[in-house]
Amino acid sequence: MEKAVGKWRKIIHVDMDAFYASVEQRDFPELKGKPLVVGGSPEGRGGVVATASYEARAYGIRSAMSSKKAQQLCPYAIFVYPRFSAYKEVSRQIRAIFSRYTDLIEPLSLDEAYLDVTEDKLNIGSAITIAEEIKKAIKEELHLTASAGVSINKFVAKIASDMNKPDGLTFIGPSKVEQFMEKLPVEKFHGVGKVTAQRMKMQGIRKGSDLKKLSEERLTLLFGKSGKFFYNIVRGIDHRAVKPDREIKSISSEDTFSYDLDKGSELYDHLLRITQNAFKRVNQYQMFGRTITVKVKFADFKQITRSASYDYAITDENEAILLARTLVENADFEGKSVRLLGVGFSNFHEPKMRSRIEGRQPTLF
Ligand code: DCP
Ligand code: MG
Repeated sequence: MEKAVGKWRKIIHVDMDAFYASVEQRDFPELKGKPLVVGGSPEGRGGVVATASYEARAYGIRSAMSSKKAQQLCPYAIFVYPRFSAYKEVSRQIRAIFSRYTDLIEPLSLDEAYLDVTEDKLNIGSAITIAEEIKKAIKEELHLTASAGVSINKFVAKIASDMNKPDGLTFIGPSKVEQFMEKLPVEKFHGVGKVTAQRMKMQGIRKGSDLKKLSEERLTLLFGKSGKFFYNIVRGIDHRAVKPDREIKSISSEDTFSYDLDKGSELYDHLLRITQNAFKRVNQYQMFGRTITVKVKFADFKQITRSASYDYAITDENEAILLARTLVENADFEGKSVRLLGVGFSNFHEPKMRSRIEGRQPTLF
């Protein structure tokens, strides 16, 4: 069990509910109570759902689904384009509310952040009370709802914030953390993608308690660097600090394969999935890079990176997919098979393209 020097840390994770959709419903009251999809048009090629109102989620509509599928699930759903400048403004406003309580704020995307309130500016002392006050301020001042998780570390606070959405507040106290981690399914663990989760299940590892039975050495052997993280986290240990004003220099995603892959269609399927994962985060942060980098680690643990830079920001997912593929195609693997693939974006640049859809009224399709 984690022990900070003499006492527990107090960490809050705040995440806005159905963020883009709630802002649209707030600003355009005729959308309130309706199944609403924010994203691309179902008629347009490549239109995807950025998010959906809770009314639309009742029909099974989810983020990253194609807009076409969303329309099939709920033919009466209303589709609107995102208004990123409005979401950025709300993001600034919620951060201003957080900063009444602490300066240790680490934003993860426009709609979520970690706060360390071990010492709070107003000497409130209780992290639960602070979370309640933050939720109240967001409701009264911004007319939006947020969910919060309160615990002794980042990992548990983040999972907790998702447990009672929307408008939830979940506290996992120090004495409950280890028990909580034991029950947690492996796919909820940070850094565990679909491939790793599948690989764990094949070994009979389904939840925290299964991971806890394995030694640190065994976990490192199976999962590399993440192995040590898993070893600690199932014991409630996560010393990662809340880092204020972290300047994001790159956004990336990577995955280790359960077996080594040669250059071929399976490798490109993984590359596609990893690029989509990275781009999902690019969209969440609304930070578009001019440089794309692929990282390839081989079976002999040697690693190469290949990158390409442009004089414009990469704002189109399909373009990113094509660029990543070209980089891999042109890289010389010297006949070696691949253990890990990663795709990252850097060299950020305000998107120009987006202004086309900024600030306009919701468009009904
Ligand atoms: N987003 C996106 N594409 C995704 C996922 C999210 O563009 N694949 C955007 C839209 C969301 C915002 O990021 O509103 C925040 O993401 P969340 O995962 O926090 O989702 P929501 O806030 O919409 O819903 P929830 O209530 O589940 O947090
Ligand atoms: Mg959210």
